[in-house]
Amino acid sequence: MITMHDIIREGHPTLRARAEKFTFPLSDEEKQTAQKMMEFLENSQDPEIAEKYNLRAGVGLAAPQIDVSKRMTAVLVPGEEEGQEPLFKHILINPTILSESVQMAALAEGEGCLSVDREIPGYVPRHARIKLRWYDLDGNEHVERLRDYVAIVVQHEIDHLNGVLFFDHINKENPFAKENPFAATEDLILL
Ligand code: 0S5
Ligand code: NI
Repeated sequence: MITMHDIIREGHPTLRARAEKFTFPLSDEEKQTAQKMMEFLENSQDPEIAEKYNLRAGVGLAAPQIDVSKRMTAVLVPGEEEGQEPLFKHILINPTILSESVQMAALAEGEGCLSVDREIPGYVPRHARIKLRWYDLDGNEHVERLRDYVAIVVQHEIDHLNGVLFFDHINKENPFAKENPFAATEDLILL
């Protein structure tokens, strides 16, 4: 199983590299790696397993974070209430943003990263809505429109495939700069 020891940290060159596309069919090893990434997210969100193995709870994991420089990420966004089905649970192979809203959004709390062991305050501007294409492990194409939190998570993950880390997007002069201060909701800030 994947643990925090497998996750590379800030300073490792793989986190700054542009990851390679997959060609289909995937090898058995590639599929196994993908499944282990999703298993990590499941484990990290299970309080007992997370405590036992010291896992930091995550909603996404990109292959470059385990030093595999390929365009793949697992995303597991839990449902709003316990016991509910996840809002989004997919392994994304070669994900591409086909279009994005002009409207920007940021998590009110800012962002963190399993590959960054320090807190970096500030809004991380993201597109509020995206149209995403990806392939699953069997090579089937998927196209979906995503919004709000799920869209933000996916943009954080796709950034990893391009060597970008969340703090690259934070305004250095004014980390909490807001273009439209009236557009605040509870957890999400429209910029
Ligand atoms: C259940 C479990 C419910 C966890 C919520 C969470 C991938 C949760 C996090 C990640 C911002 C948008 C540190 C805390 C970061 C995507 C970073 C934890 C998100 C990805 C993992 C990031 N976290 N947990 N990562 O590239 O909210 O936000 O999940 O670095
Ligand atoms: Ni990250």
